[in-house]
Amino acid sequence: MTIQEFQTVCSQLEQEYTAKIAAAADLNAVEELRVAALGRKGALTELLKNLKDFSIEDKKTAGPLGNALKAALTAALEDKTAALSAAALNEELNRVHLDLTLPGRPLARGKRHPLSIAQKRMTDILSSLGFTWAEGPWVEDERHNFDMLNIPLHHPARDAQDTFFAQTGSPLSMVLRTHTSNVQSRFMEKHQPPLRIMAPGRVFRNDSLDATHSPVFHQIEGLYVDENVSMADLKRDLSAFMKGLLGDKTEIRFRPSFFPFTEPSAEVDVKCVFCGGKGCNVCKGSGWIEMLGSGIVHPNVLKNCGINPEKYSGYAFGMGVERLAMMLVNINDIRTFYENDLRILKQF
Ligand code: 2NL
Repeated sequence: MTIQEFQTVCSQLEQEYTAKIAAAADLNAVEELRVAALGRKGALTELLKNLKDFSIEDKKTAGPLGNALKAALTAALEDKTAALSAAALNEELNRVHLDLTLPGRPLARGKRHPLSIAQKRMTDILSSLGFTWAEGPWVEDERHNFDMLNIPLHHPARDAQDTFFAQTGSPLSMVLRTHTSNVQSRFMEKHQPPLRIMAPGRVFRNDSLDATHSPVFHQIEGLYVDENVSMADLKRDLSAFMKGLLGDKTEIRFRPSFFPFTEPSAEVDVKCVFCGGKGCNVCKGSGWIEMLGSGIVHPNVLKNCGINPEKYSGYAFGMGVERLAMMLVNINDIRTFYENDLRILKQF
């Protein structure tokens, strides 16, 4: 090839490819043209192979011509790419109408479960009365769940009918705790009086599920041990607790009862908050609603937990979270709490 022919081909290629690039319909076509013109086997690469046969003089002419051609085609490709992208964006913007003034979609916000609401109301009041939060294991040895609490070996509560056994056969078999008292027996083992704790948590009883029973439910227990703690302290604090929970006018009464871990023991009723004591279907005509069990901690329990019953005394009480929650939010089937129907949960 002569230098003249080289010059001619250069300008032919420039014309041919600038025309083709200008006519390219889309970005794919532009890419194909880039490969055809500037690629490893492209027209320019092929043309430049002739350089090696040129004289030094001709190379000085041909080199810059080749570079100029490459620059021109590169610029044309870039311009076309930019133009096609801009056109595509414009087309998209014309097609898709975005109204930036529209309000956003509302985010679904989570809520507390009604049982958590009830538990929090109770623990908030107890903490204002000086009780601190304590927790313990769900799977417990019989010693902390029964023995230390003065529940004798052959007490019906220890029967498989009432208790879930996690492991049988070993001398210290494990159970799913049947009350949160295990929290207190563990706490007293480690701490000397004065102590004032609340033990909210999940407990397990071998009951079948019906409108008022569930094998898994929740309890809050309270324990206060110090010198000279008496039934009067219990009544004062439970009265304050119930007034906080159900209103300033709430009245309570004690009824004698029995628990192995307290002596004396008392069942605590509140004057029915629905009928004011006249009798209605909630209090079943009696005017009173049973709310919790309580009593003076049995000296054996203190002794079993390493506290001297000659020096100290205490009171304790326990209540069900579900029962109170059912009353507070007017639910008459305990299963409602565990079905987690969003239409119900959303209401609280
Ligand atoms: C009820 C009755 C009660 C207790 C729980 C307790 C705990 C210790 C010592 C003594 Cl460590 N007592 N707890 C006492 C009386 C009653 O619960 O009906 N609960 C739902």
